[in-house]
Amino acid sequence: MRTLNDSMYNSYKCWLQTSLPEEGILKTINPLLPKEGYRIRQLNNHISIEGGSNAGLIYGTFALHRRLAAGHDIDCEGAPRIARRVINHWDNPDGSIERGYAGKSIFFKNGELNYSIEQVNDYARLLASIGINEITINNVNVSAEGAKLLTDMLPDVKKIADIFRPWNIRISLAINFESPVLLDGMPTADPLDPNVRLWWEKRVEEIYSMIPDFSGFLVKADSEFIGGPVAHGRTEADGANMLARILAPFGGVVYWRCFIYDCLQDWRDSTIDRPKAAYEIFMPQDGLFEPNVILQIKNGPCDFQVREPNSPLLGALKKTNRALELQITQEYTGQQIDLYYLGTQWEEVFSFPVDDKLVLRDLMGKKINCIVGISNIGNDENWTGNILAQANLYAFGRLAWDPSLTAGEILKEWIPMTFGGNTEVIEKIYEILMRSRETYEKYTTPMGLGWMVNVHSHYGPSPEGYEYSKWGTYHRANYKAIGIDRTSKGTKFTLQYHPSLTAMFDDINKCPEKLLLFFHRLNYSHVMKNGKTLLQHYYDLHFEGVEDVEEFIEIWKSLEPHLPKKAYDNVLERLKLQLKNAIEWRDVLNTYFYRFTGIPDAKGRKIYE
Ligand code: GCW
Repeated sequence: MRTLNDSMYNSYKCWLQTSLPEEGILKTINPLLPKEGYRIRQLNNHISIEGGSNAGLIYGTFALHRRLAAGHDIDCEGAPRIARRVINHWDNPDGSIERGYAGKSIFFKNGELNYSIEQVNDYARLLASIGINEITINNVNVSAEGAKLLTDMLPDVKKIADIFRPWNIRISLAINFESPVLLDGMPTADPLDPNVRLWWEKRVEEIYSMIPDFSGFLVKADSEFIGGPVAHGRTEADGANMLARILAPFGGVVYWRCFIYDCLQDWRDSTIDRPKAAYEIFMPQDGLFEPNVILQIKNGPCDFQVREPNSPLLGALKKTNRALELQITQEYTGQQIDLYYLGTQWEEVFSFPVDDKLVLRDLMGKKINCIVGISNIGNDENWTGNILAQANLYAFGRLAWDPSLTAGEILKEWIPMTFGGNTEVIEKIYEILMRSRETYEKYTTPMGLGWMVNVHSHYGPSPEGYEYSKWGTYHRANYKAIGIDRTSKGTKFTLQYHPSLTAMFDDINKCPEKLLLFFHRLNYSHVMKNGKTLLQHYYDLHFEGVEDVEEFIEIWKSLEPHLPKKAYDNVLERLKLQLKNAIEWRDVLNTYFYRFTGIPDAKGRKIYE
């Protein structure tokens, strides 16, 4: 990662720019190792790095750096557990980034690929340092302008691919399924129309003539007002397979996103339940997809909320390749203003049960051999806006390499690599980052409720912002109760899980309390395991969340003498904004429930009328 310590960054940069042996380090290819694997040994007068290929040498070199910084033994071996470790950018041709919080795109400007080779190369090295081996450079919401990446902008895509290649990173493109219509005025984009197939064949041939290791297409279809095969009376499998068959001879794949739901729902209609949608659409098509189709599934069944159960589809599909999609950019999780280390959340995602024996981690690298993260970088000086948000990109890469790492282990690598070896600095940053997710959850929407954010921006509180809207994201709070009954007696969402999980989530006494309001509709008087009413628990968490942020600020201030000024100011400025945000959430939500219930806080703290 780029660090704030310039001298460290520069030596790091020089060290890694060459694949020739540096003084004292001997690099050799050992074909007996896995292709992307490495082995490091400290010998008498030098360090030996063996790699299964050049890629293995790159990863070995970074591993050595990491181990030195974290104070680990140098002797080690490594190989990735997951084959495809992918970053998706939601960058638009005009240079904006959908849900980006760290400046503008490093790839696009004014409708074209317009970039600094040095910056893109820096970025490629940064991604290689955490083991990423694939990148999609454009937004899944592909405008008519973005569709031109397949045609007018293709020569520039090739140039970008050339920059990434030496770092063992392949390129893929997000495409608009309607491209034949958008780009060439064809009468239809029906996947079963022979002319449409011919059109795509031409595109694919052209791409591979320029980018022989092109990875494939990423497709958001039939989703959020974007066209797809269903609009032509076909199935998702028809659409994905048409493209997959064309890509297969070249070794390409199709990433087909499963983020499909009714985004024109009538809030009055409580028979539709948004989290059920992906499973209902894709399970009946399990086994119908070509082997080079990868269904890309968000971790939760809703949409990257602060806490959701895992999507049942991840465990349920049996005959179809799939990818786990995580969001590194902090859309619903504080927008790189509020502190939010995602490592702890992802550790829970991996630990979430699939059935009565296995957790998701057990499927990774086996049934699920692809992981995708939505990028959190932009052209900001420190890449991520908030320097501490770098930890999220780092954690994503490390977990993609080895899903058995814990969130804490990862931080113990990242903090010293970024801020040096001062123990006080390491311990205090570790503490605030490890607590950060739970703190954010406390002052926003704990217990799995989610949403209640300002419409569109998704930052700050608006308890009814999405309540009467078309997006299908309701909590249905009234004077007595809140939440949706998603049990087998309610919307039946829980039936999409393995029976052991259905039983757990259905039973109010067995359902994890942190997910209680995701699965159940409860009276405010419901008694929690700690003996408090649901309402009092809610009030308490909101007060605590603000107190946590105040404490974070004090902890951060105590580190001033030990941190580079830029880093110190960068985070302090954001912590102050976070405090404002936390207070707003606390007061708006406490008042919201107080107005419904008329029940004051048991501890007499201020709740506004
Ligand atoms: O979370 C929602 C975001 C959209 C995004 C969409 C998706 C790229 O609000 O901005 O669009 O998910 O994942 O497709």
